[in-house]
Amino acid sequence: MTHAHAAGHIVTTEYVRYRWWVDVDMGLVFWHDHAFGATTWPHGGIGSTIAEPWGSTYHDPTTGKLIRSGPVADIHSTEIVGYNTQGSFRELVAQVSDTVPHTAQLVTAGNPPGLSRENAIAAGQSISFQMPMDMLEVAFPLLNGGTHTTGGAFNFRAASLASRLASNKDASMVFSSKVHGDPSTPLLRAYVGDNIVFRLLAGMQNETHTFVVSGHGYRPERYDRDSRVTNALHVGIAERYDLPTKAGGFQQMAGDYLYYNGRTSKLSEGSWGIIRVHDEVQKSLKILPGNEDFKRKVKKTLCPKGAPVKNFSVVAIDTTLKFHPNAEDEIEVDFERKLLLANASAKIFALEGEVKQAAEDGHMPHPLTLRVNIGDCVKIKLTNRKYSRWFVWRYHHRPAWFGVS
Ligand SMILES: [Cu+2]
Repeated sequence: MTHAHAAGHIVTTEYVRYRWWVDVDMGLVFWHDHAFGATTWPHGGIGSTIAEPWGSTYHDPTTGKLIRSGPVADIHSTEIVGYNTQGSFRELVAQVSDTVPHTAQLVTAGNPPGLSRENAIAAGQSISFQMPMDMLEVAFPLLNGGTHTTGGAFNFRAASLASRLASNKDASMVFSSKVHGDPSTPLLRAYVGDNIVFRLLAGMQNETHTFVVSGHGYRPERYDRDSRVTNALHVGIAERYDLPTKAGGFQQMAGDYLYYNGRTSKLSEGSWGIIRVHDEVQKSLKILPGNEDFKRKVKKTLCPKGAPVKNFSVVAIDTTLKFHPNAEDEIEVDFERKLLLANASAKIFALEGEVKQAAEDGHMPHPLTLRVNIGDCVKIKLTNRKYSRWFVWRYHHRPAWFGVS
């Protein structure tokens, strides 16, 4: 500090001391510079405190050593942290954020039509939002709502899909760690059946987000058995949740599972990461106390014996879409903005055998809906016809594949 402060001095701009008595399990709370947030948050002026269960210790998942900070930790505990969740757990602090200028991207199509890169940068520039010198084009061209995205991150990290596509055009490989390496966002690793707790926080800044985890479910009200189980949770500014789940998800299988911001613009900017679930002991990952016999929890087959099998043959096709048969394809709204009511290069799913009805016969296609019963084993044969390369969220896959394809 610049000045000496005798005991009893009033609080100054130079220091503030807070003291808390942590008397309840409040989960995660965040704190930040409230005066100049738009400038200081994207530079790091934000943090969080987690009240862990009574008696917990916090460990590096690789070495087992005690740690004091960081978005990933093993929490060794004997207490209850949620419904059907007791004892130690793997923890990921998932701080979703928007308004991170240097990750902003250029919108190139849609409503309104994008400006040139230079004009979009100039249009977005303000004192509290310092636009980047350059921007990549969004990975998903048809983003409504503006000339550029606002930038975003997970835990101050981003694995930009736009920059991945710039280095390798193959969209089917965009989530592949073999091609691109692991994303720089926190990688959460676990063994099948480990307790996981996400500490979700929308700390900055103006927008709303969804936190999505593939293959896993969680209860928004974590102690409530009757809380609905979901894998996509909406959060706005200053909202936070503590979300327990089990590694390996509903299927209790190893693999790489995506966690990501469900908003397309944020996903393009790089707000996603991987939960890597193992079914074999790894040198670099400590076993979580209480789940030593995790191998016995690994499911070898997906469907129970004797389950009725429902087969679907699904094709992916290019088609033209017209959203309303009696409307113009474009309606001028104001200035140069246009409402688009048709898409000449649409891509849809259809059932094999219904392609004509779905796309070629002047019929209005519908979003493909498949019906199954509880207890059915679903098998889908997916064929890509005349369709640009793409990726599928796989529901189970081996860790050796590294990444999601
Ligand atoms: Cu504030």
